[in-house]
Amino acid sequence: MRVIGDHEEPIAGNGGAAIDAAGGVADQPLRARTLVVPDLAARPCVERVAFVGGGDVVLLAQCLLAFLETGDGGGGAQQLIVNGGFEAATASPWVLTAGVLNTSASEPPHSGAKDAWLDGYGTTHTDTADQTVTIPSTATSANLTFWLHIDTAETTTTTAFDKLTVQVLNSSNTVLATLGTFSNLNKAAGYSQKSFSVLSFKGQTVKIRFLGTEDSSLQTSFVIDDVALNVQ
Ligand SMILES: [Ca+2]
Repeated sequence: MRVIGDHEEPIAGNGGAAIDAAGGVADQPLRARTLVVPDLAARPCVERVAFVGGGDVVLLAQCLLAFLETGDGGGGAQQLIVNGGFEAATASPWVLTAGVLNTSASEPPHSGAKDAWLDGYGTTHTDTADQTVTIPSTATSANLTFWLHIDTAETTTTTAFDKLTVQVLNSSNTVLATLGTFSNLNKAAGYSQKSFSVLSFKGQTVKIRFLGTEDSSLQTSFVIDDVALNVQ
């Protein structure tokens, strides 16, 4: 369990509580009660009664909302990417440049029947795959993961002619961060999983962008599948 927030509200009357002999703070035994907080289901919590000196009695119910990390109500584990395997009938909510959504066997998926195939033309070309997510302000971890396969007709072992960058952008399309960069130099048979923390963007709505750029000759294909953004 973990505490995700608190809520205070005044209570009518003093509930029969007594001020202690010093006229200061006295604590009343905790009493079980249930408080309904907007947007959340009624949750069990406790009422704490406190006193302020000079005879002024302030009663507050301080309800600590604690519940199991079941993913309900804005706390707990969540996975934020929708259609991360590109298997839905349409790419939505991904925003893809033309030709990225792939069902051909030329670049087989990591799982399912579809993937996102950026570049692979052997001419000057740019492809993007974007999805906007809101990372909860309460997050204690937020990791973007995806499976990546790169093949290329480039033969160099020293020069990154074609590149895939993984970026975080704001709603004005300003690049806030580049999480990672891959290129023709990272070619490999099959897929490998990549992981990047995006915890620094908690509380923000950001666009995750895969940006593939290809130079004028010798194709490089950046194939992405099973994207996830797991938040706790
Ligand atoms: Ca897939």
